Amino acid sequence: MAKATTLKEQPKTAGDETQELTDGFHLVIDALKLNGLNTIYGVPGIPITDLGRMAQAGGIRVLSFRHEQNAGYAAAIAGFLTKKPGVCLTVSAPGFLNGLTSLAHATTNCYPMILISGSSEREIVDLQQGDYEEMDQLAIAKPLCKAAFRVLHASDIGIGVARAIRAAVSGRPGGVYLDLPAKLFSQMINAEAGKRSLVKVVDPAPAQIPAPAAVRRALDVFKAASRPLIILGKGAAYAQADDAIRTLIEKSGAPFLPMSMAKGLLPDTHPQCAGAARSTVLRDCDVVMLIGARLNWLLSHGKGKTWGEAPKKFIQIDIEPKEMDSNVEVAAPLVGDIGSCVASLIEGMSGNWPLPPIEWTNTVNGKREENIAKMAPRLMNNNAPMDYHGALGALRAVIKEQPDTILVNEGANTLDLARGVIDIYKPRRRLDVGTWGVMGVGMGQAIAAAVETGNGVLAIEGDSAFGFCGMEVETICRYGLPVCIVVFNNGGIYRGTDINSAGPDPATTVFVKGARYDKVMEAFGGIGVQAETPDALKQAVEAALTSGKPTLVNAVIDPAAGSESGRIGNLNPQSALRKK
Ligand SMILES: Cc1ncc(C[n+]2csc(CCOP(=O)(O)OP(=O)(O)O)c2C)c(N)n1
Ligand SMILES: [Mg+2]
Repeated sequence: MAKATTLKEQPKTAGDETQELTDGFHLVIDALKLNGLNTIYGVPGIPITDLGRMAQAGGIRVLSFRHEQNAGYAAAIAGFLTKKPGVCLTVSAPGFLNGLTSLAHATTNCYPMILISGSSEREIVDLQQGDYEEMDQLAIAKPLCKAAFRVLHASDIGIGVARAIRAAVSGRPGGVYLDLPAKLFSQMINAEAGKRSLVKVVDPAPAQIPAPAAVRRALDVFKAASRPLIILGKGAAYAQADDAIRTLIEKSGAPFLPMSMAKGLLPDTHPQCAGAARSTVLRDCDVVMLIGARLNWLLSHGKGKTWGEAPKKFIQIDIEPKEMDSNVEVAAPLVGDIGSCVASLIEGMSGNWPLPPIEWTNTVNGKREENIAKMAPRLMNNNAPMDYHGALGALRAVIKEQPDTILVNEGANTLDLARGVIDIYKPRRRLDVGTWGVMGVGMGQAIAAAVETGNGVLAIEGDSAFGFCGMEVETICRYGLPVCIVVFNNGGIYRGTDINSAGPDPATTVFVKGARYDKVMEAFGGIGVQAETPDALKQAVEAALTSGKPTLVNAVIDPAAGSESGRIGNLNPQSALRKK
């Protein structure tokens, strides 16, 4: 433990020995640092204000946000990007609850994250006597995360932090809650004993090697395929087994389909990428290898119209055994960490692995070329006001020029269309709304992406999506982060054209017409730009990414251009009653 983080008790009398002491504040900081957790995303207040200050003084980077939910989204995506738990620090009750949405989001998306919240006096909380920010936080957090712990004694901080780290990153990663009552922080213990109580977690996410028989079974099923398909999920991106995954795909010769956050594991322009032939490959394949992708709603549960009539066999690689057979029968479950599973498959494919029948690859390639050609002219229009394709065509060109840029993306049309239009060239360069399709992740993710990687960030935000987290523009300016935000301003949720014919209030889906989101950025000293054409948009974004200065471009989009709920309008329940 560093000298600077210990306290020296003053000798009470001339004869007393000087005893080195430490306390809860310092032990928490030392435990995090010992385990390489060097960044905290949070919002200060009682009882954790001094914890943040001392952490900053002790060499941890502490990023103070304007709302805990955004800090939590930052921590969650930091976990995804680094394979270390992202840490979010909040005050009790309301701050804790604000952070909790992001903790649940992290768990749902399998991102490792630790939400550390200060809490009130246990004795008073448990008797419900009305303490300051009284709430039984541990009980509330438990069903919403992978694990939840409370530390009551300073001497248990080391173990508490170690358990939180292991729970967050081992097996299937997820969110962990760590409850630290106010009293804990000022508890003093002997510094040496404190130092000994800290735990440096050894091998926090141990490799989980798949069984050889399971590997052989998977290869047997894969080899027998006439129309194979490999689907990459964000678990594959998380695994950081990029080279092995590329080798497996190229050796197999099979078309691959990246889920949105797996885009870039292999470039979207790779000859085997079937992103532009999605409906064809899902409908017509006969064997599917899922790598870190779940058969949830985003893949239509592996059945129904999307998947066509022909019977399919599924090979599924996942670290979580319970994932198998979640929606349909899995013929070849391969349970283990993705790196180990993919390495075992490659080993088993040694020698001459047969390429898929040429008819299949020709069919997929034909469809892909056809769809790409169909889209190309729409991406080149320079209309004002812009439509989605014109604006996204411009941004697509910027990402092609600057492929290290991390793209953050949320909205409805703004999300669905950007996902299809913008090619990604490198792993973990696309971050979006994840499994829940949650609005408001954008600014937290943009901040963490810039902080954790040092790369430039382009956040493409629907005007509604931006509204959930827009105040963090101040945070971006305060820390001088290289983030360029483009608000797709169509004046509403899905469209800006709805009219409420029943009274004077605006329709529920529309916002103030002609709003100038660029002025929000200017209010905090960043660069604001109003862009009315794709050319102007491209110029502004190029300048922002080159300068690295916080920038917000208000991209004026035709209010009539979008469609209800983007690509998932079919999920809206319909009323059978006739409209009056
Ligand atoms: C936390 C949360 N609240 C509400 C929603 C419902 N929702 C889905 S998309 C969306 C906003 C879409 O509008 P915008 O971001 O402007 O994108 P556009 O389609 O207009 O391009 C909303 C509110 C959600 N997904 N998440
Ligand atoms: Mg909108």
